[in-house]
Amino acid sequence: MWGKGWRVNIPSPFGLVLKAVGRSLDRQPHYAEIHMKKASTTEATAGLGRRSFINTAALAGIAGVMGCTEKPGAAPATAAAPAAAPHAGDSVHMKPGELDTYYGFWSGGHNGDMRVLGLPSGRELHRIPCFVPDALVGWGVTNESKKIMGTNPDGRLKYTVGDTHHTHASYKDGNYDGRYIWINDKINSRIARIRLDHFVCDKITELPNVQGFHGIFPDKRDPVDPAINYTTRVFCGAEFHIPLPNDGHDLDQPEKYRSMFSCVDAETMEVRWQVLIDGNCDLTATSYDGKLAATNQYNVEGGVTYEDMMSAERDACLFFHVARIEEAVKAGKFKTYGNSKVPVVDGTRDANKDAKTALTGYVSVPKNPHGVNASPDQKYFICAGKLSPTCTVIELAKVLDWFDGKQEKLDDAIVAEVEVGLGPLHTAFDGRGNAYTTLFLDSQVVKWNVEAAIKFHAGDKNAKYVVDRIDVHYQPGHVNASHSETIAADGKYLSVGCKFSKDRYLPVGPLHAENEQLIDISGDKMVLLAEHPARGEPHDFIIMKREMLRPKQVYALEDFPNAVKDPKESGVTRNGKKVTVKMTSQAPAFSLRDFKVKKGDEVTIILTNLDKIEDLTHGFAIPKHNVNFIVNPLETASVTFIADKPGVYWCYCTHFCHALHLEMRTRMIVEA
Ligand code: K7E
Ligand code: CUA
Ligand code: CA
Repeated sequence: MWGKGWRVNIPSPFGLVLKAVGRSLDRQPHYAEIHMKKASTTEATAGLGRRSFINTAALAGIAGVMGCTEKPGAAPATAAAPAAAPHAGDSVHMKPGELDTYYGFWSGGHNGDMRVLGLPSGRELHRIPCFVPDALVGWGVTNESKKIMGTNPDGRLKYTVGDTHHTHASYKDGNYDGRYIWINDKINSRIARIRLDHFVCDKITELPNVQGFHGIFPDKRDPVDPAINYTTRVFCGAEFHIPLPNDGHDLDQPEKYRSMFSCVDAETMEVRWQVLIDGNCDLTATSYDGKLAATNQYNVEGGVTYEDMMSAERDACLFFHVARIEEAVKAGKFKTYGNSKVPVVDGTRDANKDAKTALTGYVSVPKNPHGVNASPDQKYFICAGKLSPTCTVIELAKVLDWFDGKQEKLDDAIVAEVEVGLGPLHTAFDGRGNAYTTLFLDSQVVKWNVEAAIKFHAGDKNAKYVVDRIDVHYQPGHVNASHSETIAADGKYLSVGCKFSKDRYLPVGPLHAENEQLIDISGDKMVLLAEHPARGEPHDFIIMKREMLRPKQVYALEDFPNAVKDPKESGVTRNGKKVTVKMTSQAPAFSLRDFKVKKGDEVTIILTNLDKIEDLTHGFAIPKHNVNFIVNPLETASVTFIADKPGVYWCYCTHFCHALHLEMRTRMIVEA
């Protein structure tokens, strides 16, 4: 039991905190309860006959393996009625050629990209590069991708590292609309947008005035205009506080450091406004009515060491009144910092004491919370306690009452604060009133009923809010369920991102794979269905029904202003030392069989793939010039480089396209 042992061995800060947990909190005995439950499960299993054991095992995840020899989608022939109940997991193992029913969008962590999975199979279908160069597609190599990523005046990429954490998609009427998905880069405080028609990143914005941009969430409708029932803003929370502006002053005066909450326009991707705050921003959530955004704060202390950051008993969930902030910006009640022109309004505690005019409100939550998640019934935000074994349920109607002056104490919006287990990090929902919270230290997911927790908190000690627990392997962080973040939460699949895989896979040296597990949540009990290794370091993800998306598999020539629309346009044109080479590709040939440039030329190659059938991608690599990229059907891409070495260079197609793929080449002749 590595998972459990780890908890015992773990040094401070967790060890310290664990001794302190549970004080003055609503408690439901869970330790004794879990251990008793485990013992009785073992006994029960030991006493079963073979047939019923198989049924039990099927429920515990062996069903999929059996399904490989039987017809997938059908219950194993040996299964009796109870095991044959239609579990979502019956189809985890896809027949060859069978398509998944859900898309999963996964943050790639410090790979800096986004992973696209098919679910329930867990097969990785694609990686969408955003913040870091990608060798397969030539992201960071082509001029088009470099422009999106951002370059220095010398044309080189501004950044080549990234750290993606959170990913969320655009909304309409409270559900996904399949337009966009956003992802953050914590290292350089950038937000990337991915177009879901082509599954490519089309814009990246670097946030001014902040460091450690972590939480991200799109709004779900406009707070004022009822006609705008779709996403127009994306909120971004910055974790680290810094001197403002961060230009070398106040270096050693942490009490002057501040953090900000930013609003980015969903269409233009420009930063609309920022809010100066006390404390930091961890994760972010938005309400379904568009009126409220919030961020959890683990560092209200404004500490610069972890000891400082956990000194207070309670931190906060910080609410933003979106409409009032935008009124304040309109009324000119803002400042700007440094070179940034973005209006910054004051959301600090001191400036927002009067609820009726407040832009922000700080709800207190137990120390060092982590995730904050909006329930699909649109009523609550749930804060996971991390260092506290609790989840805090905040009723949004009451937060609005406080802003309207109808409720005296903001903390009265807390309708439950219940113990769920050790190390709660993130919460997902099934659309049936249940929440699923990862317990990092317990290596479990706990299923609990939100309304029952509210009753328990109100004094009904008979209200059993913990419904089920399941062991996961190991130390889970993010969790999400199919459509969990929408009003269409369907309660089918729950995925868990486990931070440690330990002994689950063949050893491959010191760096372990992470472990992603899939759980069936369609029944009363959670059932572990499958797992797969993931290259580090996945964080957040969302799971979307496949019908939400209609990706295009062939571009249109018009998508690219520089397209070479006809092979006849191919050729070399010179403007001083600048040379442009226009070319097309049609399997198995490039339109130019060779092209000549001179040593020292700045060469731009524009390549349009005129093959217009699906799945016919070509590559273009130039030896010794650090060039390789692909062009998908009817895509145009360009590269610019200095031809600094005389000689012959065979440019060749790197992407298998045709029986004569190896023959698909052209000669770049660089004259001395
Ligand atoms: Cu990994 Cu969402 Cu950055 Cu929690 S955060 S685990
Ligand atoms: Cu074109 Cu391979
Ligand atoms: Ca703290």
